Amino acid sequence: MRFLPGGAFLMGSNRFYPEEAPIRRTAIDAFWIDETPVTNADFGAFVRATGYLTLAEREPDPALVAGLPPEFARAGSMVFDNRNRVPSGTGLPWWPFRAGACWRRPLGEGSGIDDLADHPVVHIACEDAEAYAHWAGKSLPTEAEWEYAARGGLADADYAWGDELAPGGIQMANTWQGEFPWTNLALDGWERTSPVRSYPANGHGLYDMIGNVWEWTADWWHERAEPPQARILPRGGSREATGGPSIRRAEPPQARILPRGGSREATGGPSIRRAEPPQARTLPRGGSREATGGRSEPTAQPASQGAPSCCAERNPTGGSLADSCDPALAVLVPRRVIKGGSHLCAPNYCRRYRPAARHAQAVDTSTSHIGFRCVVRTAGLG
Ligand SMILES: [Ca+2]
Repeated sequence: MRFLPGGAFLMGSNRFYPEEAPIRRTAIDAFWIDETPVTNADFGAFVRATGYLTLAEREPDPALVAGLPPEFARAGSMVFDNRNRVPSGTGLPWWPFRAGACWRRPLGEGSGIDDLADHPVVHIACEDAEAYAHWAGKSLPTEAEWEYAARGGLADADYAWGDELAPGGIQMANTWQGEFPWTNLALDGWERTSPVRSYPANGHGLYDMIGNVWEWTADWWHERAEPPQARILPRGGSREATGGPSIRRAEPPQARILPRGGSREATGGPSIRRAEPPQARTLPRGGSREATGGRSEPTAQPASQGAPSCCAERNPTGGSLADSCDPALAVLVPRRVIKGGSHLCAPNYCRRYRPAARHAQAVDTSTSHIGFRCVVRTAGLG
């Protein structure tokens, strides 16, 4: 783990998706954070010690959901697969539910992790991540802690390493090069997950904060409204304020609903597993500097800028469980904030390979591109 001293930093971004704005001054206490996402080897040690069974490995209880289709009444998880271009049901064709898929079998029956010991563990639902963290004497990071860590000491930089996605053509993280979801050029060497530490550490000595796998946080999802005037606009300003194009748009839910037990304790009633791939909901619409012709400059200002101002949020912990649910769905499932993007984030589809980026993820849905890392707090949040 790495010790981060905490302090004040600029959280969020006004240059990409509306849920990241406004940029604001945030202060957090010191904490320790894992250098890498939890790997298959790490998670295997936990399972051997405890006999823990992840949500994806448990057979759903048909009694919890009336009319459960037999194809979904099996243990399994969501596996990215772009070979099928025909949607089945209401979901995206490249996110099928695959029976048998779990952390031990990341591609489903017949697959394994013999060669993936140092890859991030995937097919982890929120409760699985929390169970591991509890066993390890750790916690999931808050969104603020995670973002502070990912920024690596750079103030308001777009990426964890500066303002260029691939400076000098060098790939700095495991993302998607090519036209998502059909053409994966794998210029970074990996079509799916990659071994942790395959790319340079950020300024805090942390690996894989960006790309590879999304990471669970402790925060309940909450939308952020972008007010007419942001409190802090150190570089540019909001698009509305500057007259540029807005990327705000209505986002019809594209969730594929999979009948599934889970989240009973969290919601006070039965829920269904809901597959909402993090990159499924928002397509970039102008708004980025590349798209609008704006310039991109490296930033090397220290993130910690002395004592927080009077208006800085301190140790923010996200929204409420009830408000985290997607009201457009018939069955409400709490959602957490996930951070960092994954190997499926591509410039043409989902530019969430950035510290400020965030996405809502249903707590009972696991996928082949979501993992986690842990923190230990030295004071305060506990
Ligand atoms: Ca890749």
